[in-house]
Amino acid sequence: MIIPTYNEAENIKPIVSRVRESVPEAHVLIADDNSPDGTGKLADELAADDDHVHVLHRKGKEGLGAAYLAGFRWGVDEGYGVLVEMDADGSHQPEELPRLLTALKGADLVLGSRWVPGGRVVNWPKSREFISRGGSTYSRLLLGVDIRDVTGGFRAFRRETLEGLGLDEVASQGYCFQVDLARRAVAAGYHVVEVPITFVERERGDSKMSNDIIVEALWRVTAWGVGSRANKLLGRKPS
Ligand SMILES: Nc1nc2c(ncn2[C@@H]2O[C@H](COP(=O)(O)OP(=O)(O)OP(=O)(O)O)[C@@H](O)[C@H]2O)c(=O)[nH]1
Ligand SMILES: [Mg+2]
Repeated sequence: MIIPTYNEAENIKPIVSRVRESVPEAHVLIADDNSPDGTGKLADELAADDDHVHVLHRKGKEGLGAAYLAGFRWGVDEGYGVLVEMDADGSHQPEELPRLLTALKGADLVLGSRWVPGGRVVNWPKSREFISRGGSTYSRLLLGVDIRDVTGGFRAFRRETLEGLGLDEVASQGYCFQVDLARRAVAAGYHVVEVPITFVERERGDSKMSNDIIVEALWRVTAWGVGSRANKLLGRKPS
């Protein structure tokens, strides 16, 4: 379980203990970008008490994508067979993790999904739902991927799937990182399954969502969609 953190001091201990309770055999890696609020120190305290908790201290805030890439590299090097993404803020429920892992038995990548039947969001303002649903629909249509929740961040990968995605070329930083990995998985022919989840708005700490993150997602998704259509028209292989 890779949990990226930036200023999650109020959330890190409760979320790690919920993960440990829900799937006791899982190891947790906290990938902290030198949070000014001391999240990294709290993570070290957790790791000191529990041999299933590990910490990756990164030098500064570099975005969600970079933190996950570093976490994936660590996990692959350590030899884990399954790598899971999860937010620290309580939006993803560790109690739903066993369902994702069960689904992974018949899939290469499992996406926790808010927008399939049975999935839902709790305490989200309509504006946030509009951005999220709109982002997924825009990405689905433009990229031609048949995924309802393409921006979600509660996901389980088989190690082999991650190794086949060309992670060295991923430059996405914000939440379009999730779109990038999903489109790569579909393009590589992996079996991607969506499992309904209940997503709960964070109760503590501040969101890192920003206009920059939305703008990055818009321009990258648009560039991928236009690029792949141009390649098709010109009869070129996708890059
Ligand atoms: N290491 C690291 N973690 C980050 C960074 N940005 C966000 N995160 C973490 O990524 C997860 C998702 O970030 P959030 O701020 O919850 O983003 P969000 O879910 O789109 O926004 P909210 O719904 O408002 O919470 C959280 O665990 C954050 O602490 C970053 O630059 N570096
Ligand atoms: Mg969040």
